[in-house]
Amino acid sequence: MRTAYGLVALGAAGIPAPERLALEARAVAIVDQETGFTFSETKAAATLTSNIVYRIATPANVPAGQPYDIVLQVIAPTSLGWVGLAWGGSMIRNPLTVAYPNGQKPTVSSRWATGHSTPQAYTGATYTPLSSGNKSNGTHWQYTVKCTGCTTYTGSAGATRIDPLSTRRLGFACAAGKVSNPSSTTSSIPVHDVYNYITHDFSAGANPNFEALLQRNGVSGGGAETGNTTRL
Ligand code: HEM
Ligand SMILES: *[C@@H]1O[C@H](CO)[C@@H](O)[C@H](O)[C@H]1NC(C)=O
Ligand SMILES: *[C@@H]1O[C@H](CO)[C@@H](O)[C@H](O)[C@H]1NC(C)=O
Ligand SMILES: CC(=O)N[C@H]1CO[C@H](CO)[C@@H](O)[C@@H]1O
Repeated sequence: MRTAYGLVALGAAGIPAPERLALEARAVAIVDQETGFTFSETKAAATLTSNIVYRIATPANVPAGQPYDIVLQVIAPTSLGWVGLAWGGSMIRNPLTVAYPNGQKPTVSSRWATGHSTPQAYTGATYTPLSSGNKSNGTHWQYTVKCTGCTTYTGSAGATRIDPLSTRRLGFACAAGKVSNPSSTTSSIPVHDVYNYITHDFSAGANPNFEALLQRNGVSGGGAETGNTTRL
């Protein structure tokens, strides 16, 4: 099921007004049948003919100022050797989620860059794979993880918290080149061929039953970190 939020003005013939398309975020809420999560989805152009799909699910009703977990689902074309998401909207001093295909189950690696050079392992964010939603076939590879620490960190702008109701610029990067050791979370990775930015509306991915959905997917809840969300 797709629900297009009313951010893109439709003309009488149902054709989006082009001047608005370029300027406004197009939040799309997707219900993933496999995991049951509602995700806010943004597509990032990896090449002229292929996209990386970034999907983020948040708990609904996160108490003001509290840290919270998210579920990240990424679908990448098989032409890509790694894809990354920069939660602070640039490469340097914010959590970087880097992933690469590794047989049936992609490897997700937590990184942090202090400069425009290979990012190092970052222990401030932890990733827990869900029991479904990670796979690969002839055209795409896909992973689905819970992240603790992706939306709260201390970076170049000091203590930072992504408001779960906000729309934010995130950075992304990808490369066709394969990583040297795909089963290792600390593998070295080749530099990106492409980097750019997406505008992501977190509010379109709110889940009132976040904890219950995590449990359905084999992951125990995040305790206080998910705030007062619905519990089983
Ligand atoms: C493999 C090691 C990496 C190297 C050597 C590297 C190097 C660089 C360099 C030199 C630039 C500046 C390019 C320019 O100014 O024209 C840059 C920019 C950028 N990189 Fe990386 N990078 C690496 C990994 C990553 C990863 C894992 C991400 C994760 C998303 C990332 C995201 C970005 C973004 C968003 C930019 C845009 C400018 C900025 O935000 O600073 N990079 N990178
Ligand atoms: C969670 O809900 C309880 C009961 O309504 C409330 O007392 C508590 O302050 C809430 N916690 C947060 C972090 O908002
Ligand atoms: C391959 O996987 C992607 C991502 O999971 C999915 O969207 C696509 O439909 C799959 N293709 C086939 C032929 O199963
Ligand atoms: C380790 C792990 O999480 N594996 C799961 C990945 O997702 C597939 C289905 O997409 C499950 O069958 C695996 O158990």
